[in-house]
Amino acid sequence: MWLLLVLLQAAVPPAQLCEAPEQAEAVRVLSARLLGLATNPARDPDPSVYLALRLAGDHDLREEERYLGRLWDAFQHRYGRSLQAAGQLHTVHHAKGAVATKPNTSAEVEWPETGRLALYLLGLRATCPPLEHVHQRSLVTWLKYYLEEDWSGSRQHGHPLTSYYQYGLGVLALCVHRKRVREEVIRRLLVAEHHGKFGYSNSSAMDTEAVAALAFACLEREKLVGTGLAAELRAATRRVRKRMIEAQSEDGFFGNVYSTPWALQVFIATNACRTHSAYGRAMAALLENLDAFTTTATMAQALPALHGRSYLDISSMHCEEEPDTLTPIDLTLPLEAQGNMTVRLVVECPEPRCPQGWLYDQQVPAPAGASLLDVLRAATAQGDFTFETQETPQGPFLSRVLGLEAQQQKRSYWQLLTAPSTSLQMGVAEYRPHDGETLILRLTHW
Ligand code: B12
Repeated sequence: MWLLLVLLQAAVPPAQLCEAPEQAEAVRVLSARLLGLATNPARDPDPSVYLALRLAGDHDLREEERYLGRLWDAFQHRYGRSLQAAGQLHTVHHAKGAVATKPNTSAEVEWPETGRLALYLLGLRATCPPLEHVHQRSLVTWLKYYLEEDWSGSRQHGHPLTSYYQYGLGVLALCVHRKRVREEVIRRLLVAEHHGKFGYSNSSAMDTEAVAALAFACLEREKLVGTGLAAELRAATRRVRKRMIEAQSEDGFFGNVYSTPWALQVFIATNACRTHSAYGRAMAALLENLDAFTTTATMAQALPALHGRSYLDISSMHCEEEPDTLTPIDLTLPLEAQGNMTVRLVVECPEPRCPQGWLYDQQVPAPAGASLLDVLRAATAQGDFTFETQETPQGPFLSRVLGLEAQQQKRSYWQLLTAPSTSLQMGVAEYRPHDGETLILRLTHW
């Protein structure tokens, strides 16, 4: 009898233990909406979307396969070309010794894309049936190379060239592919965790903490490190979880609504979803706020946790148990607001870059319900204002204002705030200001 119980428990995929209770239907609808957005060929394929579809409870297997094909095309095109250049550099590095040194000129090598490639590799690991390793081998090597670049950047500048978030994703993806990484590379993440280096600007570091903790949990689970380091990783994961619980807000979130799903994945991956009441409270808060997830990127990040899954589950997909029952929903909500509004738009650029400080301060009329992006366009039409955005998987990213460009390599960005000084939790295309609101665009360092 006892043996039968143990066997039965082992047969249940662990994910189901952490699944969102009761509101399963609302979660299913969110999955179907994401599928609806994914089937739109006008949108660039995003590995996070594929991961969310693969980690869901039910599936549209044909659409998932089609999406994988689009991802494959996009990434092979990108890495197929530059892999040769990196291959040459790689050989040079290895000839010099095992340690990758940062090339002298930016023309020599592209900026590492640790996070993007990591997500793609996580996606490739989540296919059913599993892909043959031979298809992924060169990409895994490519990712190892990016991670080394990031690591040597972190030795030089005190932080990875990309960010600790991407660095954490890189370690996680290599771990899910059961590829060993050098202890020093892992230690860099451990030290950053220990010294609270994950924050950017004055925002929450929760997303990054969670990604790092998932990487730690994976390394320990997959037994890719020695016992001493494994114990340190276990302790670090526990510390992160403890900090999350301490930081949980009154309304149940870890960080904000968008970082909460990442934090939940840590509880799921460490089998702590049943033992910590904080998990249930955060899940309930998330379920009450599902309408905050309006973009493909935010939906894709929320869904795995809502289905009780973490990115660690990718290495043990239950291919034979996948119900092919999901159908896409195309839901574009109509805008209800009517009339006009006026928003005050302020542009700030602190010294030393701008001795004059305030660069712009104008009232901008726009239709009620317009997005911040629409307000910026209206300001441009009014004259004396210019801006540029860059397309990213999260949506349009404000990159240049009044001719001043935020520089990725100098870690500057245009921060979006509402007066007096609340940082917005959404991008320009998503945020909808209200009449009389003052919006600030501030050139900041992170
Ligand atoms: C690191 C980071 C940043 C860095 C990115 C710089 C860099 N080179 O890494 C900086 C500090 C610049 C940044 C800025 C902002 N961020 Co940010 N950021 C992140 C974080 C922690 C990781 C992103 C990442 O590296 N992803 C991995 C790579 C592989 O994916 P990627 O899509 O290619 O990443 C690029 C874009 O996402 C872009 N980016 C980063 N943040 C944002 C936010 C928006 C709205 C857009 C369109 C693009 C964008 O920069 C990334 C690196 O190039 C995420 C956390 C998360 N859960 O996703 C938050 C996150 C994406 N950011 C968020 C927000 C709100 C912002 C800001 C709007 C904050 C503000 N009030 O100014 C600004 C963007 C303003 C603008 N100019 O348009 C939210 C978005 C929520 C939403 N509703 O979509 C997230 C989810 C954090 C959170 N939990 O609230 N961010």
